Amino acid sequence: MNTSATSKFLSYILRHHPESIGLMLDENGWADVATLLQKMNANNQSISFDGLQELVANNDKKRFIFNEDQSKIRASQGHSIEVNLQMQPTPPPATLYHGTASRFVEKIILEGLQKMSRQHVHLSATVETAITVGSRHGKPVVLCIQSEAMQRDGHLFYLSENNVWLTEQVPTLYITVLS
Ligand code: HQG
Repeated sequence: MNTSATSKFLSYILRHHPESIGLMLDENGWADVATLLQKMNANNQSISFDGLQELVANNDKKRFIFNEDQSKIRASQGHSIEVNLQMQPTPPPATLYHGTASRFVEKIILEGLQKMSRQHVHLSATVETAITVGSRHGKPVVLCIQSEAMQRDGHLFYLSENNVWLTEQVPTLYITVLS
C-alpha cells in the first residue's frame, strides 16, 4: 500500500465521490468500514483493516476519524458533498488566516472569501499553515481574517475534529492582505 496515494484516494471517496466505488455515506458523512474495505479492494486499492487503522493514526492532518467501535469512518472536513458533521458553533480566536494563491486575491477582495466547491471556507490558526494551504494553488498569499469581529457580527465558526476552522463565508470587510 502506498500510504500517500491511498490517503488521497480515501479523501476523494469520503469527501467528494463515494459513488465512484459504489459506496454510500450516511447523512453525517460516515461510511461503513467493512463495506469501504471491500469496495476499495474491488477497485484496485488494496488495503486491510490494519492498514486503514495505521493510515488514520499516522495521517499528517488527521483527515479521517473512526467512530468509537471503529465500524464507521469519515473525513473530518473538506467535503464537497453535503454532509452534516454535527459541529457546534465555537468562538474563534481574534484572528485567523487563509492561505490562497496570488491570482485569486483580486476577486476575493471584490466578493469576499467564498466556499467554492466545498461546504465551508477553511481557515487556519497560524500563518505557517496558511502558507502551506495557499502553496497548493500557486504563489501563496496569506489573508488575515478578523474572526472575533465576524463572530460579534453574527457569523458562526466551527472547529473540525482535526482543528481546521470553518465558516460559511468571509465578507471583504474582515479581510486584510498580510503578505
Ligand atoms: C479560493 C486542504 C476567487 C480560496 C487545506 C482557495 C484546507 C476564491 C480556493 C482545505 C474566492 C478554493 C481547503 C473568491 C475563495 N474568488 N477565489 N471569491 N473565495 N477562493 O481547495 O481553503 O489537505 O476548496 O482562497 O489544508 O485551499 O485536502 O480550499 O484558494 O484545509 O486535507 O478558492 O483543503 O486540506 O480551494 O483548502 P479549496 P482551500 P487537505
